[in-house]
Amino acid sequence: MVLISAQPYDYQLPVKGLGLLIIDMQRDFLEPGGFGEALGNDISYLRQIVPTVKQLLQTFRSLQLPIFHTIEGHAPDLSDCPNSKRQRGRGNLKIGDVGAMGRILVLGEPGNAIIPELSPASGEFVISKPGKGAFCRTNLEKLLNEQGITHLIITGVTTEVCVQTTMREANDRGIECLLVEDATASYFPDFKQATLEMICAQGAIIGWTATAAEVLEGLKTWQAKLTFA
Ligand code: C5J
Repeated sequence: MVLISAQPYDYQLPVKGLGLLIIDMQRDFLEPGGFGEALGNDISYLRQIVPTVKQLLQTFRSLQLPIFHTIEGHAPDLSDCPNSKRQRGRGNLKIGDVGAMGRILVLGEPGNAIIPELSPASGEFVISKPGKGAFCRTNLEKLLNEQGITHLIITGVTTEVCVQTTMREANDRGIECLLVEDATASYFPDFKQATLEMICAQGAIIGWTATAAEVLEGLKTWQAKLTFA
């Protein structure tokens, strides 16, 4: 049995069925002129996690484990964007308006792409989603089932919005989820901290949290065990 030292107690790695989920590491959230900044947020908090997410991505690639990237975005005609979502925020740029990186939060626009440092490689799954939760109106559940995924290591932005919503959706589907503390970020550090605490409260009611170093250490042991099994 291989364990990751985690909160609120150790997380057990499965022999098979482990995947990495990277949520919405898009230019629209991390770079100037995107959706995040249009809503009045300080985007600098989000960039800080890029090297850590990249390290996890490279590790999962080297272990040849399935990797899932999500992108929050809408069809160019905005037919999948509820008016309620479009009207929120009261910033000067709304979803679908033309910003510095193309149309805000519209699929295929330069700003909607995943940041170059974390660009998906061939064979990795990219799921575009119109909502905050990655299971809402997407084929993610089907993909996870097809890949035999029972355990997800979760990273990405923003902690209390798309990341937490998705982790709750995955948990309700019976997936054992671990959120990597230093590979997730919010525009609001207090919200991030509160989210980490509420996820693992009540004996891991939504799942586990651990640092990237703890996850990487667990994966090293996991790989060694499999190699010598
Ligand atoms: C937001 C997200 N914050 N990816 N999206 O609108 O969390």
